[in-house]
Formats: sequence, C-alpha cells, structure tokens
Amino acid sequence: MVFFKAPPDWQRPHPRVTSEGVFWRRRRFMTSLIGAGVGLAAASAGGCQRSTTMDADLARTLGEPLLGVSRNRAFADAGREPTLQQYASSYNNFYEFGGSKNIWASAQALPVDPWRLEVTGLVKNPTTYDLDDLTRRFDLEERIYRFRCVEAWAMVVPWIGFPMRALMAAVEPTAAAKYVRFTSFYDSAVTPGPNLGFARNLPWPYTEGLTVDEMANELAFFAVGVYGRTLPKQHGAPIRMVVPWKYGFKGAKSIVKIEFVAEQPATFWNTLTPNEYKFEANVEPDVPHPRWSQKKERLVGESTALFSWEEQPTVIYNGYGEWVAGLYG
Ligand SMILES: Nc1nc2c(c(=O)[nH]1)N[C@H]1C(S)=C(S)[C@@H](COP(=O)(O)O)O[C@H]1N2
Ligand SMILES: [Mo]
Repeated sequence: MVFFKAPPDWQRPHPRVTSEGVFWRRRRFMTSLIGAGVGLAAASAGGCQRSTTMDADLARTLGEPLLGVSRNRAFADAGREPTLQQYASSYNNFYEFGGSKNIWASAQALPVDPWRLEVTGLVKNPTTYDLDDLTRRFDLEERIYRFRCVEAWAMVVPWIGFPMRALMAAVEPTAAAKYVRFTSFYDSAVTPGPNLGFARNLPWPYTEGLTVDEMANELAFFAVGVYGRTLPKQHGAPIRMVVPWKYGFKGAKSIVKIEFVAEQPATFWNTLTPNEYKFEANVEPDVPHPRWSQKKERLVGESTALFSWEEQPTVIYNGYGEWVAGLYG
C-alpha cells in the first residue's frame, strides 16, 4: 500500500461557497478559533455565505490531534469536496442521545476513558483492547470517504483509523465464522435514547452486523479519528465502524464488543423495521426505501434550508463498486 503525506485540505475553506445563512443559528467565533489552533478559515468580511466558522462549544468537543498520520492515496479523492467539520460534527445520528440530529452536546455525557473493546466468538485469539490500544496497536491512516445515510443525506468525511481486516488478522477468525456482530456502548443512565412515542422498546444496545467477507473487504474501516483528531463523542468515540458502500446506519458508533458468529445476527434497525432497514443495506439508487426514493441525495452543508439542499444522483454502492461489486456478484 502506498501512502503519502498531504496537507489536510479539509481544513481549508470550502471553494464552492453557495448560499446564504447557516444551519444552526449559534454564537460563533473567529479569533478564539485561530487561538485554539483549529485550522478552519473564517468567513471573509462582507461575503458571509455558508458558515465557515465553528461554534465555540462545538469546537470544544473535538478530540486530540492525531499526529503523523498519512493519507492512503487510494482514498484521497472522494470525487466531492470534504464536508466542513462544523456541519459533519453537529449534524449526527446517535439515537442513544436523542432522536434529533442535534445531539452533539448531549453526547458529551458518553464516558470513553477507560474503554474496553472485547473481540470474541469464533476467533483463535480473543482479545480485549483498551483505549491506548485503539490508536497504537494498528497503523493509522487517513481515508476520505463518501458517507450516505439511508435518509438521503450525504457527506464526505476524512476519517482516521485502520482497516477492519487488520483487526481480523490479529484475532484470526476460524473457518466457522461467517458473520460479525458489533455492539455499541449502552448504559440506560447515560444513553437514555430518544424521548419519542415511537421509541419506547427500542432493542438496545445498538448493534450492527456484516458478513466476514464484507469485513475483510479493503474498504471496511474502524475510525478512531476524524478531521485530524480523535473522534468527538458525537461521531462515536473512541472507535466506530465506517462501511462506505452501505447506508450510514450500518456504521455502529462507540463499539464495545465484536463477536464472530456462524449465523446472521439480529441488528438494531433490522429488528425494529426489517422492511425498511435491511441487513445488507448497500447503497442502491434503484431500491427505494418504502417511504422515499433513494435515487437522489442531498449534501449536508451545501446549503442551509433542510429541504432545499441541492440534489445529487445517488451512485450504486455509493461510488465504491470497483471495490465491492464482487461481494454481491
Ligand atoms: N450506536 C449508534 N451508532 C450509529 C447510530 C446510532 O444511532 N447509534 N446512527 C447511525 C446512523 S443512522 C448514521 S447515518 C451514522 C451517523 O454518523 P455520524 O453522526 O458520525 O455522521 O451513525 C450510525 N451509527
Ligand atoms: Mo443514517
């Protein structure tokens, strides 16, 4: 694998500044941003369009710098500009902390230190990793991936982490292992879940699954960082799944357990509404969600009004067919 060091271009102002206003009408700051070493450019005077600044409270949620990480050149260009972090890190799905997109502040209650990630089941070397292991045991790299939620919004995110198959090489799944189940942190005192009528009896903890072949694919990734730093809690600190050819819900956050199993495991959304959220859940423009089309998607941060985002065509396997089409021949 060839790596190269590149300047973090997601830290530069977005070249295609389009529409008026901002997503979240919050107090923002410019000087303290620079003082904090957060490399985001301030909006130029007079030409205030999209927000190119970050809310001070949001900036305080960002993690520790991950230094000396190289970008994997195979994933240096996602064909779209990276989403500005003030959008990506404040528009999140993390139902443990509420049913809206605006959970970044409440997610700060997540306790990440100490952390234990247990890898178990049909493996030769069951292992429990601690917080330090997650950033030190495996070679970290940066990958800029397209990200597509089943709700038809999309982003482009510079993750830092390691391929899932590096972990597989360490724990050595046995021949009997056919599926993998991933479990997110859950503690009803800390992660109450959304306070919505429909959301009583949610099948906590959040779980997701892959086949072992999907997990072994080059693209399948564990992120421990984003935008040059360790993961903020709202993105699923300290470690989450990133499976860029599948809908975003397949990428469980804040993972505490990985089990190699023989049968397809039950998973959170698939248990709740199997006709809406398939186990496979690949990005497929011609397979509609029962309640909406998947032919188009809207880029988070491209505009301000939720329902006037510019629509882009959805691409089969989210543009990663070259890597994954063989899995589904
Ligand atoms: N534990 C957990 N993981 C989760 C979710 C969640 O609610 N809980 N939401 C999923 C969904 S629907 C999406 S789109 C992505 C959002 O990731 P992001 O907030 O980092 O963009 O996380 C996924 N992982
Ligand atoms: Mo999602």
